[in-house]
Amino acid sequence: MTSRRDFIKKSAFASAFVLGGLPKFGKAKALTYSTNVRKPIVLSTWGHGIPANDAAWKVLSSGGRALDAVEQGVMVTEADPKNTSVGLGGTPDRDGHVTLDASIMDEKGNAGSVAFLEHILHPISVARAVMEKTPHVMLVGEGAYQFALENGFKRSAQEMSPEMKVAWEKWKTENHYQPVIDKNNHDTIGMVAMDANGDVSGSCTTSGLGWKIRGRVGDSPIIGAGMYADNEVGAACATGLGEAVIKICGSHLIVELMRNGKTPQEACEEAVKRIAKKQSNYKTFQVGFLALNKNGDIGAYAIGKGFNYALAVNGENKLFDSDYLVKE
Ligand code: SD4
Repeated sequence: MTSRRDFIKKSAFASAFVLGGLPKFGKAKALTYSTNVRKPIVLSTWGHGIPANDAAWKVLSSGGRALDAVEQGVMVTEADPKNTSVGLGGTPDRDGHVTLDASIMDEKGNAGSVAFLEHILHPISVARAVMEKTPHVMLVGEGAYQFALENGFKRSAQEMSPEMKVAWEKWKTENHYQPVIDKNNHDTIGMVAMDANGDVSGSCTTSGLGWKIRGRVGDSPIIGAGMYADNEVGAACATGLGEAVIKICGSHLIVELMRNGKTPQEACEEAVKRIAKKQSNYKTFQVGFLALNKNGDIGAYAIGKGFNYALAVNGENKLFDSDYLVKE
């Protein structure tokens, strides 16, 4: 018969064995840190990432905080009236309203976002104010607008451009008021950066899917979908069909994959493959991911051809084509 003492001894031995045995059987590759970290560094989606990175670089190269860099960087894109996928120049919903989504995260894991926000030039700054001035993470619609006004943001006088009005009229006649999912309806700016201190932050801002149903919110303001930053690991952001990104919690997935030892490139590829595995219509739309880890290694991957990204590091800011899954 096993005495109580023997039992305790055996259990202790068993737990020691299990604990000691874990590395042998289930060891995840540890997150390794380089001694030669590439920083500061900033990475953002699409060609509009070049001027956005320039603004972010001004902050980073003078020793500024990654959080300020990712805010000021994407503000350039938001303020461009010719950009039809970010800010008030964006493509409207099917009822003719431009509604904006944005999110931001800092190196302490704080997060703020706004969704379905109208008439405000810089939704990213409202998202930052939500993060810094409220106990909440996300404000939407009329409430987000009211909060913005209360915090010194002004209603913009910017109206839909005459060209956009023509495009909207055309869309209404051609598409019978039905939202369209295709490979071209994208171009959000997502930005991730690491400052000279080694701190990581992320931002994302968009007018969302063009001609969407009124009230539709995409991935960009959803923390963990359109963007995620964790100062222990790195950051990721997304562009493309928000519904597809939300369904796999894309940016959070990438950060967790990096935490478990994947390189940023491997993590982006796995996230795209997850969409392909779970969403059978994946060839009909585009999604692109960017990732940055604490070593200053980066990753980029998309479903289809055409995704590009801007990388600023060592004082150079250049556009690169991303690799992609569907090669046909
Ligand atoms: C969204 N991810 O709202 C965004 C789409 C995009 O310009 O990239 N828009 O789904």
